[in-house]
Amino acid sequence: MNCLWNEQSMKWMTAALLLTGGTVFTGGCGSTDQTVGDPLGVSSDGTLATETSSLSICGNGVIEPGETCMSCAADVGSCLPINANSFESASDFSSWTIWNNCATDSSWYVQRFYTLNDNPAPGGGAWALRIHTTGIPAGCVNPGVYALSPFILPGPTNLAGKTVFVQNQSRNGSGAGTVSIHFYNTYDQELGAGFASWNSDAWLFNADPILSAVAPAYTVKLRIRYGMNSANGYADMDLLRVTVSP
Ligand SMILES: [Ca+2]
Repeated sequence: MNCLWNEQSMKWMTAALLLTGGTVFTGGCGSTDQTVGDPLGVSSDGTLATETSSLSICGNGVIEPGETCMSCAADVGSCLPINANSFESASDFSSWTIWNNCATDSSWYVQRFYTLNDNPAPGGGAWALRIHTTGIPAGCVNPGVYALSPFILPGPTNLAGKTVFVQNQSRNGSGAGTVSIHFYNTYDQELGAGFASWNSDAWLFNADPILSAVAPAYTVKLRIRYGMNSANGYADMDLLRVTVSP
């Protein structure tokens, strides 16, 4: 399948679905003239005249636009593990830093929580990390409860310029929050950060969007942070995994 075929097909599908009252799908090649790569054409000019397909084809031995170690190890190489945390033992959390911005009382916490009999994350063992927030007073900037990992050193891997991926599973009901990555130099100065919001769920663990961020120059270490920003909420975190492009 190529992009040209797909886009024209999408236009016919869209027209047919509109006539029949069906659902119109968006995204993929049909969202612009050509979504992945656009070496010859202008990707949103509404014409396909000069465009050629350059869709990622995983496993063809060519590193094409958009291929990463997360999407296509066959062409790009496997992501290298930096850190993994399932919060199964006390030492998995004992060095984290926690705080609450604008707490309205002292009931907030971040603690390891036994989930074995309470729909644990599949493959996540028996323990998760539970976050509980208090109320949030009006006008508070960056409200909520935060948990920041200790410094994670990538070992012999030079992080600068590499794409780092953070995978996480959470359950939060409709609680709002983020997983973030923070890059530091050798003097513990933060150089940059990336954020990904949790997926909402029906209080069942699921995978959050994979966070990817390029480590700035001089990055030698990183930290992972959870932040819950909804009032009087609960959220559980598990199966944190940090990898880097080869
Ligand atoms: Ca676990």
